[in-house]
Amino acid sequence: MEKNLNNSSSFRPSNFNNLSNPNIKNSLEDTKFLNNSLDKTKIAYNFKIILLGDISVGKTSLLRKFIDNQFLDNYNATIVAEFKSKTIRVGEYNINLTIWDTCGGERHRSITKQYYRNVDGIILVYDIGNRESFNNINKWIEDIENNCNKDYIFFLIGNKCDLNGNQRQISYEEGEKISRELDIFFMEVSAKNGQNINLLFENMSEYLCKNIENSQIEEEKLLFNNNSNNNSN
Ligand SMILES: Nc1nc2c(ncn2[C@@H]2O[C@H](COP(=O)(O)OP(=O)(O)OP(=O)(O)O)[C@@H](O)[C@H]2O)c(=O)[nH]1
Ligand SMILES: [Mg+2]
Repeated sequence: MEKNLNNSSSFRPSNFNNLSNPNIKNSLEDTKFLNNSLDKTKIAYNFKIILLGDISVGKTSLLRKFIDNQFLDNYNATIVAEFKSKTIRVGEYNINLTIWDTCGGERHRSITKQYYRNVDGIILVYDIGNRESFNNINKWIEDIENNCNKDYIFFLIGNKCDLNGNQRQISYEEGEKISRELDIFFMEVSAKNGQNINLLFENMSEYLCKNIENSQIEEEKLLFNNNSNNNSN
């Protein structure tokens, strides 16, 4: 890839470095950090997530599998953008995900950019059977960098991992390598057989909560430091 993005803070805040990469995590057992470090009352969080990527990589299918546990073989291009919501539980917390599904077509690109505002999480999808969709990752990242206005959690997703033999054009290792270069999370999923679909959204939610927790700690630190400064005057 021509461009190696080093401003990793917008993709994976540096204080996330000690967390395991979600593609090797198999359960939600690690969500214990939430129970230990935040108070025990049930907090409902609302997060906005956006699905991006070339046409026909499977964004709508991925969302449909997660929300309705359904998969359709036929292809109907998404018109501009639509959203679906689902509440899931992470540890003690109820997490409401509002997930925006966008169309991958070039024609609507300038319109869909409006939907990048205020996103908490980005899922950039390529099709492991379509080299072009992988090559276009940099184009999408450029759009993301130019249009997102706040810190977000970023997952790169290779969809259609049910494809086998010579149907596969991008190896797992290749996907993992670029995600490491870009310092973003990586998983392969299949909207068709459901592999890793729930895990993707669980991991995303977990990291979104962790992000909130980190910013709360930063705010508390700031408050504490300001108070100490005032007291010493
Ligand atoms: N084998 C396989 N096919 C898939 C998978 N996910 C989606 N497809 C197929 O790929 C085609 C495109 O899927 P969509 O979900 O409509 O793709 P999209 O990214 O939403 O496309 P746009 O709305 O045009 O941007 C459909 O024929 C799906 O059945 C998958 O995991 N495995
Ligand atoms: Mg679609």
